[in-house]
Amino acid sequence: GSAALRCFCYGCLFTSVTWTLLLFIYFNFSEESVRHVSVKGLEPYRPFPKKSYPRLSDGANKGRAGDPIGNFVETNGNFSPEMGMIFNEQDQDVRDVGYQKHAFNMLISNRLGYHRDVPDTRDPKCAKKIYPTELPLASIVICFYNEAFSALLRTVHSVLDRTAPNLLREIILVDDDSDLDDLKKPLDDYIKENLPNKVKLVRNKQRQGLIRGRMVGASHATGDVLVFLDSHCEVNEMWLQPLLSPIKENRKTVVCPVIDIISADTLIYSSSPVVRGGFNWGLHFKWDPVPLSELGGPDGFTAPFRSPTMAGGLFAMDREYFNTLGQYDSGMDIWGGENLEISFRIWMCGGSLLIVPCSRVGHIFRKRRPYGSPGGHDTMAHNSLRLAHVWMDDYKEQYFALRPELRNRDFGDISERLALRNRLNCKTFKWYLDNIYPEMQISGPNAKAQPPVFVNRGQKRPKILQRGRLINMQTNRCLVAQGHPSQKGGLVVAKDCDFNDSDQIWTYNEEHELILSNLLCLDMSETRSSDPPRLMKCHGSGGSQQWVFGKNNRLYQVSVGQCLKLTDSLSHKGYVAMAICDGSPAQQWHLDN
Ligand code: LR7
Ligand code: MN
Repeated sequence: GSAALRCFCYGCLFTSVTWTLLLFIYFNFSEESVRHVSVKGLEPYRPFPKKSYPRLSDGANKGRAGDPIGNFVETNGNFSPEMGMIFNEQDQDVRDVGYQKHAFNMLISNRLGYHRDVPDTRDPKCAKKIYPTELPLASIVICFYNEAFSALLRTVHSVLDRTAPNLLREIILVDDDSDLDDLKKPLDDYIKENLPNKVKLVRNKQRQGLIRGRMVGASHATGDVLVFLDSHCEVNEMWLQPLLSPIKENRKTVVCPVIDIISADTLIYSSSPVVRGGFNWGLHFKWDPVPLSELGGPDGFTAPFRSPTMAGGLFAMDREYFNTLGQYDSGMDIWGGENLEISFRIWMCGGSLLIVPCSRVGHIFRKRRPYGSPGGHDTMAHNSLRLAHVWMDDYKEQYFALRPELRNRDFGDISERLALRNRLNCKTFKWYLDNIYPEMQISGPNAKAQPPVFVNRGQKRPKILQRGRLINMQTNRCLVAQGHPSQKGGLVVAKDCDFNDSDQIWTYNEEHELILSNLLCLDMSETRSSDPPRLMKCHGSGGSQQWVFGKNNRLYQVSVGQCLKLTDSLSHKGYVAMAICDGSPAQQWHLDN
């Protein structure tokens, strides 16, 4: 569903009064207070020793109260999908509040802790590459607003744990005036007590949005290269050298890692396909396959390749070049559009934008943005208008054709950005389309930054592990559709088994999907674990449709952390619901053919 992935609509009423106000806020950089800014040279930081990270099995969950029947599984340090298991009300709260506030599974995020290994998703050839020992120093800039504490700290520690210390000048955290309590004193304390003083924290006194927020971060940086990351990332093995090395060769080269996928529901880190950035005329970013002509050369598929646009959150750029190229448009607010703006600007004004397949960084992709903007403005529309008016020449008509209501919308003063375009002697948008993005076609405005999809995932059917009736062991009844199994959103109930009825047959596949009658997937609403499971279109991305058969014949749902239970074994209605796993007969199921 692309509709669910579209940006929020804030209903934009942008008066010039608020506009002036925001500009005023921006030009008052004295507003932000700076802490931990003293960089005492480059003291070596001892990375957390690999393979000794605190694990779930070492932590609070092992043999914990509320787990009399051994729900917790020894994972031997490996990730288990049962890591989201709910034991009590407190767990339930962490999960539910987490989804509300962050739109990902905070229970699992907290249990993972601040350090973990991630699978090395690089092409094996990458490990054999040799990079210059002398590379520019990196300043990592991480801007955050109301980030989950554990996700933020895992981002920071992943950098410290997997970056050669001699390449890391500093990590600059920019708190964009978050209002979560644990991001205040507890974060100050954690930084003071546990992090090297290469880690600095800057706080905006007023919410600036990620665009001006990054500019604040960059203004404090002292390294040669700025590396921007979102606040819910985990960097992979040898991620930095492959980014720094093309910049060393040419300081007008801007580079992005391949953005691996960290599931919002399970926090599982998985490899992303190698794709490149594009956009549509609605000015939404999208992923495109890489044309064969861009790949190859002596390095084959591991060589950096050109990308028309960047996703926005994860890239590295020479610090001086960032400044001479005009940083960002400070008239852009909160979220959206800046990624296309900087992409167009890089290409049109003499730079180049590459994706580096040997550098991998994971990012938690969520299905909605959990925060709004002050005043509820549609900042994506506002920012897109600015970029269209500054950079797109007559092609902005393509945008207005799709968004006619924006044609006369106020977008503030862009004279400085027009002057910048002039001063840098930038090429036309037509040149950009002809030379950098010749694939551009007319298309609808409905692709948003969603995880890239392996191009042939559609054709590749997951392998079936088992097929049969799903029988509740307390009653020996079969789980079937309450209505017709093709009815989307329909409930499932336990009814008397009918061995002639093929509509009672489930298949269970390697994606952990449970599919009834080859039609729909058993699905749990991601945000409300109190809702009963329903039959929904299979989406193939795990989470709400991921089920695991575990100990005591339980049927565990990964993203809600609970087990399927027959709630009225006595009546003939046969209702089921999710409940804390307790090993009782009402929670025992087997798939039988
Ligand atoms: O007001 C805010 N202040 C902030 O500091 C709003 C957000 N932020 C922070 C936030 O905490 C996060 O660390 O800014 C960062 C990005 O915000 P997200 O994670 O909500 O954005 P996103 O991942 O949904 O959006 C993508 O597009 C954005 C457009 O403005 C930014 O460029 C994001 O950095 C970008 N993320 C990525 O490119 C990661 C890969 C996603 C894809 C495709
Ligand atoms: Mn993000």
